[in-house]
Amino acid sequence: MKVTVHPAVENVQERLSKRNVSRRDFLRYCGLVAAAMGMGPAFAVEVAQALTAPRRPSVVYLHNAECTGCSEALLRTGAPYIDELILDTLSLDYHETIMAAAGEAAEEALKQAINAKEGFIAVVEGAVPTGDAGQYGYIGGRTMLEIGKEILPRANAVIAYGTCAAYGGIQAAAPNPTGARGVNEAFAEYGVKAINVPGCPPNPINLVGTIVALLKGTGLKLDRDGRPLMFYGKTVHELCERRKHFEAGEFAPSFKSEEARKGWCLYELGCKGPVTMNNCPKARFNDTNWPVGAGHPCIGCSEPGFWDSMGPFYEN
Ligand code: FSX
Ligand code: SF4
Ligand code: F3S
Repeated sequence: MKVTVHPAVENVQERLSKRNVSRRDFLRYCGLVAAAMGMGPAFAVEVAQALTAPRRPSVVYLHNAECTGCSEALLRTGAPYIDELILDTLSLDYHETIMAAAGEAAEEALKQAINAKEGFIAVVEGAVPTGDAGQYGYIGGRTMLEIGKEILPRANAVIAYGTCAAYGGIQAAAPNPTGARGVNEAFAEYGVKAINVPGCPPNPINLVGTIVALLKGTGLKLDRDGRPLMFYGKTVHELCERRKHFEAGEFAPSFKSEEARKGWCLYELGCKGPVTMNNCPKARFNDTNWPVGAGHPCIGCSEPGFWDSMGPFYEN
């Protein structure tokens, strides 16, 4: 995708200070995005430039079958909050959950966004019900399948955000009565090639980092499951802080054990970190924590088909 990025970080201060975000906070956030992208601290300035260029493409955010946890993860993001970062710096022109417009006004906003001169990036959340011609999911009188067919082939880039959009997620778990599918599976025949940013929920840092890479036009290398290698190139296990206990054969026998409290490895309690590609130990949610850090095994939430292949999650 080609988008002109202005070299100067103009107006940033003005735009962000209106929302009480200091430049220092903004750059700190850009530093976290840069780190998740595998870049050094100096790259934070480039992240800031990409996010604040005067000509930014519209972002159109579509919802399908989902729990909306992906949007929640994005909305509960640490300072600067999403309205400062995304709404103000990325031109999020259409998002059914948080936009003020409703009904015809919302339809009009969508029409304008997809016809914008600079083009638009489509972020898709949730699985697409494809069974019985899409009858299991309607928005504004049209099926999610129909909406996706119309909009996604026209986007400069499509990002399937969350495991449901990427691979179908819980909606596609057996016996999958609605024929739920991930974006690539549902729309490949219409020429759609989505970048997958999975996780249930996904880490918003990986979405922002993907958008920054698109804006900078540096290209994104994907793995065979369509995930950017810069975020999903290593297993959770490789990055885990409990790895030394795994290597030493120190496994917590139960959640309430002394060993669990001491931070021993959760492998024998079902941890799927060794077979899960994601950067959670490094790019913690809200720069605060991640499942294993909080004492819970990884359940493999960013892998295709994890509801069927990684369960049962709990046993008596
Ligand atoms: Fe799926 Fe997102 Fe899991 Fe939920 O919308 S990835 S069920 S966190 O919210 O789609
Ligand atoms: Fe690997 Fe999980 Fe043990 Fe961490 S807790 S070292 S991810 S098996
Ligand atoms: Fe998901 Fe495992 Fe990370 S459950 S959030 S991939 S630690």
